[in-house]
Amino acid sequence: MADTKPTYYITTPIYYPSGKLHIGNSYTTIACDTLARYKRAMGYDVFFLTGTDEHGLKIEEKAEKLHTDPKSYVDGMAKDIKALWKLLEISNDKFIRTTDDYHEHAVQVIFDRLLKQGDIYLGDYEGWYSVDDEEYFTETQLAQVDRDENGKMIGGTAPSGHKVELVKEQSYFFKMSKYADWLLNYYQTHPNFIQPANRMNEMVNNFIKPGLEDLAVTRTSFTWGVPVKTDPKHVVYVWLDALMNYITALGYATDGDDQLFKKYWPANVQMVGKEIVRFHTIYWPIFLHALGLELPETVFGHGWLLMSDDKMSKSKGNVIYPETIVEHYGLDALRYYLIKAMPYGNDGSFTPEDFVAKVNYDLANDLGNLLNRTVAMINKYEAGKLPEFKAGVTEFDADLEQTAAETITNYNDWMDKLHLSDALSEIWKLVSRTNKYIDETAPWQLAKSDDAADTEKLASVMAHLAASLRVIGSLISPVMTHAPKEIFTQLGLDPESLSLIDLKLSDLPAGKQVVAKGTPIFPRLDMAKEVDFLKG
Ligand code: ME8
Repeated sequence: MADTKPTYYITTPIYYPSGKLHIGNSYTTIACDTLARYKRAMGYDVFFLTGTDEHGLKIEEKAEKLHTDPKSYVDGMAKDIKALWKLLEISNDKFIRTTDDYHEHAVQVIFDRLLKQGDIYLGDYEGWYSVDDEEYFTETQLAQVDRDENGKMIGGTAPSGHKVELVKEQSYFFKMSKYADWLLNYYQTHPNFIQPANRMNEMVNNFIKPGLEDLAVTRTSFTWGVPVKTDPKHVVYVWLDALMNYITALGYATDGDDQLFKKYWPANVQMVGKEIVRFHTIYWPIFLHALGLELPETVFGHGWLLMSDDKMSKSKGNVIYPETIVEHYGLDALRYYLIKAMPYGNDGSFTPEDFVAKVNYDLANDLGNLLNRTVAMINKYEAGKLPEFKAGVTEFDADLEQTAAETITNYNDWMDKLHLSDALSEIWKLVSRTNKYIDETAPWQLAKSDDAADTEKLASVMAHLAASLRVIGSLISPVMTHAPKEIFTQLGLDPESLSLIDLKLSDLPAGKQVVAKGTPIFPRLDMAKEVDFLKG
């Protein structure tokens, strides 16, 4: 039978290997991984791409500082980044490096095509450039302008806080201005293209309405980049080079096999941090349109993960590395925390107190104890065997059944709308409801009775608890990669049977043997000790 699964293509930004990646970059990658795992579990044919953005002045300068050549430097960094994604169990289907031969070749082909069709022309550039952001700025876009005593501009600061320098050189330009009206119209006719929607207004008001300027797309003052085929003293601007990764990774313009491109393009979700929404919703769609290609369905710009209130940065010394968290608290704690801490479209913050509290309350108490109590009671009251699930036996069953059904529906809805944190909150409503159900049904009382009706009720309560944990374990599986397997195994269920398709509370296989003694899936943490440790 032909493969008729619907496809789903999701991408992370490709990160600069200019320093060790921190939990900010890990957030985007884990968020995309969550969506990729969710869609796979819903029966989609998923392609999940991540990678590294290895050219440009920033990398050249970094390598120079370390007295090495850029290629050796990025080779080492790319290896570390791949190792990090392995540690975080990122399920990407491909890792692209912009120094890969096929990508460099494709960038040359694409540049040449745009040049030949008249979208790129040669001119002179004079303006302000931030190396850290690899971004050009007009005077009015800067956060601060520095002037000499005669009022002449001599420098300035970009909104990111990085200094800009004057660039004056011959450059090829891309005719952005030609496409401004087309882009505005595209936004209007495709309201889901930029999410959250308020970021669209920001693009329109701050960048497009004031007049979209042609973009300098080559540099001549350094060499670490893809040379223009017809004029090799120019290297392609790092952002034009980098954005193309999303299509070259699928084989577009590579002279190789482009089956993946035909199958997966256009992307469904391209996730980026808010500071690079501009590149992905102005330049990227215009490049694609000029190439006659379709645009991604959605570019999603998430907020920043702040350290308390501050943007995480190495110079501020407030960086937390994912390796530390995984080593001390396990991968699930990191993945859960990051997805939970970042509200839809807004900034989120990492605080040691909040991290320890979430691990203790949400994971160890609410979820971990629920599993422990359930396994212990099934051993005690049902000889360790999962009873058959029957709906509506006790007076409390209907409410739990309804909450489970609502949780599943709402969770799917939140996931499809990219509200990952809300999807987790939805699951925890069921966790709380199930804990409350234990108090309401008081199984220890039912166990004292010799009445056959009470014995039946007790079996039903145990079945409902196990069924609810099966649903919870399934729903958290895109986010957490260990706990769901533990939950299934402790309940005697096959972890391989875990699926999100048509998930129902009532689908509990009866007669399975739970483990004789459960083990806590999340150990409780000592708040004072761990906060001290995390504050380093
Ligand atoms: O911009 N909170 O790469 P980059 C949340 N190479 N997300 C964060 C974060 C934080 N504190 N810090 C970083 C580049 N990120 C270009 C991209 S794509 C064609 C080229 C995440 O290494 C977030 O996704 O500076 C942000 O957009 C990205 O890392 C920036 O990574």
